[in-house]
Amino acid sequence: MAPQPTAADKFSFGLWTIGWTARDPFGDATRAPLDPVEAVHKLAELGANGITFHDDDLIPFGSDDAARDGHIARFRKALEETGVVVPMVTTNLFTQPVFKDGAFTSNDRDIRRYALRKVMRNLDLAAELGASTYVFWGGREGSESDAAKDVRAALDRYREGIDLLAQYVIDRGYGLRFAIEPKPNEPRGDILLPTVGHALAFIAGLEHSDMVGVNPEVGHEQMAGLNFMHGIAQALWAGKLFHIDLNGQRGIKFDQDLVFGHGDLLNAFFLVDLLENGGVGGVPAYEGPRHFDYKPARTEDYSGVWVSAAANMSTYLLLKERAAAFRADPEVVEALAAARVGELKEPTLALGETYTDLLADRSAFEEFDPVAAGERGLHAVRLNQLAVEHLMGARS
Ligand code: GLT
Ligand code: MN
Ligand code: MN
Repeated sequence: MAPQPTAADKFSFGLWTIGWTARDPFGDATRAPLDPVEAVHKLAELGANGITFHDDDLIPFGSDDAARDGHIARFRKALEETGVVVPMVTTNLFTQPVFKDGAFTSNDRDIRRYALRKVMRNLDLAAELGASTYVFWGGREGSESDAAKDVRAALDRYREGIDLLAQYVIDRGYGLRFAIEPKPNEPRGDILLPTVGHALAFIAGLEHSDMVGVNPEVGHEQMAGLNFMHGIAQALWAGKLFHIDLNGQRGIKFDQDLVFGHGDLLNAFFLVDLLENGGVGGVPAYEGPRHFDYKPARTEDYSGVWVSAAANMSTYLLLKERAAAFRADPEVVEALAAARVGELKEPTLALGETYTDLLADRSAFEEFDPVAAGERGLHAVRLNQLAVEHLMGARS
């Protein structure tokens, strides 16, 4: 039996995910548009507690003020009726032709100014709806021609944009935190801030770096051949995991946005283990929303869309169950000790010890036997197999 999600699980979905009409570069939409009000009700029924959106997902681009107010009022009513919350909001800075060369980093200065205004207007709405995180996915911030984009100037403009918007949020007292979402490519040939590591380095140079973190997406790191769980661990280590986009991806290819777990399942297992059990003393290492950013397959009708939405949540909960069983298994505890995993937490030098003391310690070098130490096995494969056995339900 698949476990049933509840609001306490903090599962959220982008309006653009379940509402994707499945138009792709080769084919037309296979589904009719989804009314955001219906999306809220359906997600509530399935056990999700959050919905997120781009400005243009909720308010069609070009709507006048009266139409805009109407869309917001209907949506608000649905939220009130269901108790669904809006933990995160973001801006569409990629669909309209005006953003074809980027938004904050467009070569065209007027477009950069317009992009900032578009975000500021939507920050007001995000605050009004009680969001705590604002995501920046710069899908069009990049290039196809290395001659056509001055990358250093683009990074200056990116920083200028984020700094200005952070100041705006501070001055208005909105209490929002920013989360930058990396992606290596698609739709641009090369996107700026392509990985979690690039984004973290960029964030360190911002004026209000304390209020800016990352929103890593499973598939985006895996498109670059990277280990997603490692990226998340580094974001946590830096205190910068402000939000997360969960989905599935099978290897280095176009952005598949599969259901969570429908790509690299073993990495998903270790990811959930990290999120749920990776805090000090085995508590969760991340307390924010478990946000699914996937695309229901183009082959599906709406019944299939809702099956796939539920699949994200039940896969997460199943992995959480398996990870708890893995951690509680005495054989795993013993295998972790055999692999000396805990020993890595011990600082390499003792408290108060200096490099002078290290130089004086003959056991560290002169009397150390590197050959014998090099012969010792790590027993890591055994641990991996124990994880696989738990994952497959072969152990309880
Ligand atoms: C877009 C992208 C996602 C981002 C969204 C936020 S939009 O669908 O593919 O990964 O998270 O802008
Ligand atoms: Mn994606
Ligand atoms: Mn995403």
